[in-house]
Amino acid sequence: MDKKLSIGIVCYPTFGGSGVVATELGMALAAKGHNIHFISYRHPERLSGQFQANISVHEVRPQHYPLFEFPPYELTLIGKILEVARFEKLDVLHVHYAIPHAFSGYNARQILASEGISLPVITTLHGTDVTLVGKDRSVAPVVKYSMEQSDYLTAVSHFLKEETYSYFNISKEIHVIHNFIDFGKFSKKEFGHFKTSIAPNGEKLLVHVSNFRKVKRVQDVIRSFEIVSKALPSKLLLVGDGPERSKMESLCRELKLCDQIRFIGKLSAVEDILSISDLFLLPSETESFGLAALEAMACECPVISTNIGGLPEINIHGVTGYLTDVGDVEAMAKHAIDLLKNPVLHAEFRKNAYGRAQEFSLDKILPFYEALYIKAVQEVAV
Ligand code: GMT
Repeated sequence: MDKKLSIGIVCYPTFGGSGVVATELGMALAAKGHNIHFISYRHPERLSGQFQANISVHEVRPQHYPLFEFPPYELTLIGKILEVARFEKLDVLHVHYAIPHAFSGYNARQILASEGISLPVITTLHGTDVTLVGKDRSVAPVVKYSMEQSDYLTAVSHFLKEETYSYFNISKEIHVIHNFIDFGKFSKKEFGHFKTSIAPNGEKLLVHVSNFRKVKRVQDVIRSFEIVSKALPSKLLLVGDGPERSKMESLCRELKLCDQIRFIGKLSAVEDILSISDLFLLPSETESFGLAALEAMACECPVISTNIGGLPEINIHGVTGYLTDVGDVEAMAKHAIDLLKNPVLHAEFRKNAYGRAQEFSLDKILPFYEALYIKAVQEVAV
């Protein structure tokens, strides 16, 4: 595509899924020559702090005033979108995570339209904005309305598309654009020395990466690992941080597993850890896509995950890993032991995981977003 666009990307700046996807997307678009304007309440974590000619970050700073127990973030976000759209001449606005971004995007578009400025809004649904938070009765009608008012609506999996239709009963078309992997960043690196320092006696390395929220069921990772560690020499690396972390640390102490489990905390280069890992565990209760699993697979690390949400769209049972029922820690452990004790099968799963991840490579997925931007710009005029 030749036309270079000026694209506003509204996202959360955090390590969590939607922020990562939005940031990686923006960086990839910038690399293709588009002008990218991130609009967020902080500098996005995945964005390296280095200067890139066609990337700018615009921070949203809600007003503090003694009357406001809750500073009005949505209003300030609308104000920031207006400012960026007017002065940077945005062609299109892409908001990630419906709450409250779709609502703010819609309002900004309406205000601009009253000034004769056209700004098409594309909303990407990521998961909990539909499956959890969005379903809350206090916000559901607003979420539904904002989705319907977006010029284009995308979802990161077929599961999420169907879930949105069935819960919100909207008639708007939802385009499924799966999450992607930038193989320039995510691929297995040779870190033999690093692995030896963590597993000096050749222990198998199991890993879990998440934001330690309840839906991630980190306790199932630990309980599965307890069974695995009795069957073969192994270690568990827990990467990330969040509300459940201290409970999980207590659980490790209670189970006397502290010598075998390490809490690493947040990491920007997760691929380093994934490169030395033998198996990734993702026992989530709900997962619209499971980007963390795809990142592991790109680093040739097979995945044992639950069979819910969008996970079966990525992880293939008996090929790239295994799928188990939510909460079935015994099944998770059994599959882990069988796989890790069979080097031939393990090597085959590693290869399959990598091959599957390639189906979601950035160069395959990015054109879908670019095509949507072009369509939106051409079709949506004031
Ligand atoms: O749940 C998270 O870890 C964060 C959440 C978000 O929206 O920030 O992630 C969701 O979006 C990711 C990127 O599209 C998906 O890979 C995750 O599956 C999804 N999380 C859930 O559905 C629980």
